[in-house]
Amino acid sequence: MSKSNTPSYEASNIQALEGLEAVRMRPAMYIGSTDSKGLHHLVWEVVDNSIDEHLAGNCTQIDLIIRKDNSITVTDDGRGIPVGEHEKLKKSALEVVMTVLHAGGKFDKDTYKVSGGLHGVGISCVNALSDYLRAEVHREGKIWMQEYSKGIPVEPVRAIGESKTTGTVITFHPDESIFSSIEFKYEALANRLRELSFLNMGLKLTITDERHGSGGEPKSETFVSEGGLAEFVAYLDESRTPLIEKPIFVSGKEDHVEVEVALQYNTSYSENIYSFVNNITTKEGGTHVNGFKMAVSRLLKKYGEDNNLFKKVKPSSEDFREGLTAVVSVKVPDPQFKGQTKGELGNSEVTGIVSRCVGDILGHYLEENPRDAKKIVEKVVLAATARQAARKAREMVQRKNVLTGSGLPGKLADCASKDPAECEIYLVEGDSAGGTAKQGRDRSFQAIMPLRGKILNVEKALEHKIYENEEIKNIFTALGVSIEENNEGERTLNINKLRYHKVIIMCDADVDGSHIVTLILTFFFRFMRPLVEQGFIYIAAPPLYLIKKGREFQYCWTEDERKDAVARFTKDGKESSVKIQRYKGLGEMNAEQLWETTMDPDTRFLKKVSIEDALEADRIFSMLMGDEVPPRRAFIEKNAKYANVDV
Ligand code: 0RA
Repeated sequence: MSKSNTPSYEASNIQALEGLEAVRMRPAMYIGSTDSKGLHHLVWEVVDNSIDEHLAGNCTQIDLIIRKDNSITVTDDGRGIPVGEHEKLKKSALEVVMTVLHAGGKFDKDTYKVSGGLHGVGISCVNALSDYLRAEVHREGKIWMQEYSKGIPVEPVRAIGESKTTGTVITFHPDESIFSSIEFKYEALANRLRELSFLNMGLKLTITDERHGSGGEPKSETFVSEGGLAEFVAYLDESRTPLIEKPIFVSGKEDHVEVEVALQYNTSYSENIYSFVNNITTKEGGTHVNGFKMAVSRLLKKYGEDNNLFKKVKPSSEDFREGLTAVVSVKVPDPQFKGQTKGELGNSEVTGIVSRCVGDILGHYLEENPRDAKKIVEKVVLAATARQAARKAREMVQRKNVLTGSGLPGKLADCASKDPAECEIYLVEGDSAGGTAKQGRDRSFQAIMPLRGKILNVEKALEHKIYENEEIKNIFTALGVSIEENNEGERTLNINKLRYHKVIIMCDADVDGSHIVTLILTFFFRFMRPLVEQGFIYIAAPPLYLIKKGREFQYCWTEDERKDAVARFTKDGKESSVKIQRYKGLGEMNAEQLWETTMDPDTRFLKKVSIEDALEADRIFSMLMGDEVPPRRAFIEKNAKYANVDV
């Protein structure tokens, strides 16, 4: 090898520095964003590397610790990052992996590479975006260690002790000058670890939060699943009533593509398919989900026809999936991700592979379990019948709207602007708060629609009943969206004529109010999911307190703010003159107060509703609304101590 092909230590350093500088200059290009989502991405980048070790058969446990200062430690018992000298760069492979952009791929890791989405950008990105990182490797009988600041090594890799085990320990502290907040969310981290435990049968994952805990012990949970995807489906359906005793499990392999599927039918009317490629969620589905759906339709259709069960109905492909909960997980060597958020699998060969695997096993299952087969197909027939009734009800509603001119609900106080991008609609709990909001709003771009009482319990109601419900019809017509059905009987939400780009739910800041928010969100989640996915749904945050002293006053949204305000107002010692007003309902504010605290775009707090964790949202919805009482009670009891309980 000629000398010029061998960069000197200094040259490789410059290369690494330039790479890491690029990451620090444009972090969003590497980790998606610098908000909370991007922050959490750092953790997944490290954990994904440990998961790769598990997929390669070398790792059985991964431990995650959130430190008091929001540092994160991820420990695994994998092979450990190699520490030997990198041939070309003439320094420890550990340093190369930690400091050279995309160096991970240079070592043949012999596992599924995750080439799409934001995963797999490399642990060096985490390093670049941390003001402190410490890598510890147990390998070849020793403990090796190197520390970094903003991606730059503080000193060369060195051995700091002996070790009989192998593995990697990464501790990093995110750079506060890069992220809008470095506060890690326990639930977000725990939920993903739980998911990973289902997706990787037998792998043990633990999470420990040193910031919180009780009795001197930090908060901690362990996730390990012996049942894998079947257990995952059972977990998702915890609060629903299953149709058959156990989930149906499918596993197979073809052309280096591994397929695992678990499915269960329940007595509800909703379809929930969660899909993964190489352990990463594909929120928009893709070829693997298409293959799965094809197989389900094909097999159930054949079974129904062979047994003469479709006498009066012609089920659509959606009817075959009513009440279906499934997890579709594939491992693909070279996945191609498509779509706006890269959440859709594109590899066309996967469709046929999944369809054949699922078809084979589901076909046998139906033949061998005729009682289960009959239960499922009877449910399909019911779905098809209900869909016909729902279509009639919808058509009635739509015809009526044409007859009444504008078609807009009488209760809607519309805004002047007709440009959806600048228009907002407030869905307000109760007629009286609705009245106040009407007086307080800026009519030019804010519309108000009061919702009376509790809207229909959408989890329990039959679909055609939902379209007959006055409040729900009003929401459809006010928003300008409609459900359309194609010749295959597939329904989509048409949002081309959406009239407002902000749909804001405004309820009292008490327990009843938060139940109504959940109820309305359930409705959006089930029937207008694209509006949630595309970020059109918001929740208004009315203040909890008004603190007054003489002519001075301050609104407070949290307990901490209240304490601060009271402290500030009582500095001169005249405590008695400070008045604390607890706002329980919107009705306690006048129009001006409601405007300045909750509706004025310059001062209000709006929470954008995301389906970041559609999975968890769905579970909570059905838990609070469904008819299985025990999980609901458990949920309420578990959350009671955190809830804002009114006394
Ligand atoms: C490069 C090559 C090998 C393993 C790893 C990196 C590795 C990275 C991380 C990050 C966290 N935990 C990790 N564990 C391993 C292959 C090692 C070999 O062939 O022995």
